[in-house]
Amino acid sequence: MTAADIIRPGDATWPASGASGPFTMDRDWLPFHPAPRKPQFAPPRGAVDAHCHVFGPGAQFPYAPERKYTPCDAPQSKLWGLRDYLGFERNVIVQATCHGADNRALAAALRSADGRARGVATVAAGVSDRQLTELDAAGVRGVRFNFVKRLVDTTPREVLLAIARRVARLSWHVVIYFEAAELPELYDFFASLPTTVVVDHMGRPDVTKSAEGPEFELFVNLMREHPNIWSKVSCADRLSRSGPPDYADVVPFARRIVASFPERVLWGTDWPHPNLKPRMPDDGDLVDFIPKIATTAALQRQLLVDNPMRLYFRR
Ligand code: 0GY
Repeated sequence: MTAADIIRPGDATWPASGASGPFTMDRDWLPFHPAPRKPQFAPPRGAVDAHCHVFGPGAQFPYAPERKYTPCDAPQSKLWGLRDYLGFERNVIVQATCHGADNRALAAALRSADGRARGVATVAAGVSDRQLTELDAAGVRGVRFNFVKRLVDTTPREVLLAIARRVARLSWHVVIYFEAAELPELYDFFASLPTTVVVDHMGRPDVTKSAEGPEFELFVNLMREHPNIWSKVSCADRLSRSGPPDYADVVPFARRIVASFPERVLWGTDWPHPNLKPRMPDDGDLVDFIPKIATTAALQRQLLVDNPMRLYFRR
């Protein structure tokens, strides 16, 4: 991909235009922000957006038959444009459930990123060693296990454990996505995983409860007891009830995790924000959230540069 192929916010073709090919985006789908503002916070040099997705385009990379939603196309050309516009240098692209275990859109994006992107794939039990090696060559460094019931059908834990053991040999890690209410049930399983484990969005706490209360304490305990468990302090927009631009109710949760485990936290935009209702965030607001939760330049550097570089870009 050349600079001319990158589509930035402000370009005429930046706003979303629906799904392509044989696909029509869901009637109630909210496309990504049509004109995000420039953030005031300037990320440090080398900053990594460590949680984002590509969708399609459907005409080239079909959405999976088993998907629970049909999004608007959100192709790599726009992701690179957002990266540059917000002041980031690298991306970690996480396979979204609308593509199931078909990682072609992800792998194509990684291959055309000039080494500036790594990926987290979704694989089925029957994945071959050769497919894993190809994904590794494309830049995949982990697999995602999704436990959010509205997004996926359940996969038995022994199947997931077998996948985790196989990808451990490639030095990959496991990304887990679940909601806080499910943690008591899943705690021991997560603790048994043989790899580094990265939790999406702080395990989706209910932020109407206290950041010092028993529900979030259980999550903090999981990280405290298991030094292989990391957390993304992302998705303020998804978790917040008080809303933009400050997402004030999420601050105590994210700040606590960053302060307690500064060497095991990651941050990402979550662009193009799948299934978010009732409104799309302005990505500029999300970047300006960072200094509220990582309150010193040293913490910001760990969160945005040192930690993601160590986990994703060592090779
Ligand atoms: C996210 C959120 C969501 C969706 C997916 O893979 C996906 O489809 O991750 C969600 O709907 O909560 O964090 O990316």
